[in-house]
Amino acid sequence: MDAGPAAVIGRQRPVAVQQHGRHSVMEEEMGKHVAVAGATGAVGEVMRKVLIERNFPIASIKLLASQRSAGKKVTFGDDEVEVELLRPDAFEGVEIALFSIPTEVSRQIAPEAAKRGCVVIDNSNAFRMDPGTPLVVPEVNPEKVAEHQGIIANPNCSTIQMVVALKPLHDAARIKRVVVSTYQAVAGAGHRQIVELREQARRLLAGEESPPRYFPYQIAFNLIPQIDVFQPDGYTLEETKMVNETKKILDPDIDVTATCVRVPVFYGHSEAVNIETERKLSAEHARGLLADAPGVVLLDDPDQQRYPMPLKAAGHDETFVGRVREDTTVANGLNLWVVSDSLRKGAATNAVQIAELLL
Ligand code: 3JN
Repeated sequence: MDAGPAAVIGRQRPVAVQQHGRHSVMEEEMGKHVAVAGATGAVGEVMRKVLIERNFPIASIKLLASQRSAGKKVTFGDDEVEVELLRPDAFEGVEIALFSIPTEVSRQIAPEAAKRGCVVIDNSNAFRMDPGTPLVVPEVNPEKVAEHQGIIANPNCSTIQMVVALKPLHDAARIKRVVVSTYQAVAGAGHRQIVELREQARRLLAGEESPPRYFPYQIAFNLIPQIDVFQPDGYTLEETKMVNETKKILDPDIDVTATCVRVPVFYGHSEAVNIETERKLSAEHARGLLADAPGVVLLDDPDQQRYPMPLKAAGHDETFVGRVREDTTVANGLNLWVVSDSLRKGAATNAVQIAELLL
């Protein structure tokens, strides 16, 4: 079967040469043959945007999706690109592929793409806990990228923003235990769920009925303490992912317990994080560390009522941290409030940053 033509992106993006000074102009001009699998989904759409915004050096782009979206035209920067059917042959000649497709589809297609010489950056749960697959957050464990055997896993969105914030604190004082409660926006669940919140809120305010469709219960004017399926131990899969992935990325000796809650917010996941450290870390010291940490914006000024909020974090790539204060109920405890855009740092931006590490 013919793999189909990739859209050749005519315009070069010389800014990339300036941004990544370590590459020769020749290399940058060549660019990479890139694919986005799941290009029409909520994350895939942001992946397309972030590749352009960050001037990722692209020689050709293939936008891939299921039968339902194949044939559609979608934007890639100033270009209109036809979406092709996601199938193993589509990866012939592709060097880097960003995947945001259902776990089961990733499990089948990612090894096929890797077999064809493509490096897959996979946003699903399929390979995250596989010992041979690096699970990478560039601000935390960039060195792991070098260990890949064709697939690199992008962590869960709630994990990513938490470990970005915890990394400087762990380096300074060794975190022993984390208790996290999440307040997760509907965008984390997908396009249809964004529409469900919008339509449900509108209908209920108009006095009409609006039964749930994609969420298990009404999400407008409500909270749902279930994200993903329940496990036999009573935790949800989202909570289990946060525990296991944090250990794999940051430190297997850290104890983590999580409660993940869906909230009627469109974009931006928030987290109340309580940590216990081996060594004492004052709130002031922690603020200094966070202010200097890569990928973190410290927004912590109670006198001015300045703290992170999902409305402010939406559309940004950074992880915003505030409400830093000592937890006086334990020897070395700190409380933090961590907010980030789950479609960006929690998914697309982290994936593109991993791709940048491959250059
Ligand atoms: O609902 C959220 O806010 C995050 C959703 C994550 C998610 C949803 C379906 C499948 C994931 C994920 O990234 O952990 C997956 C998956 O792992 O494949």
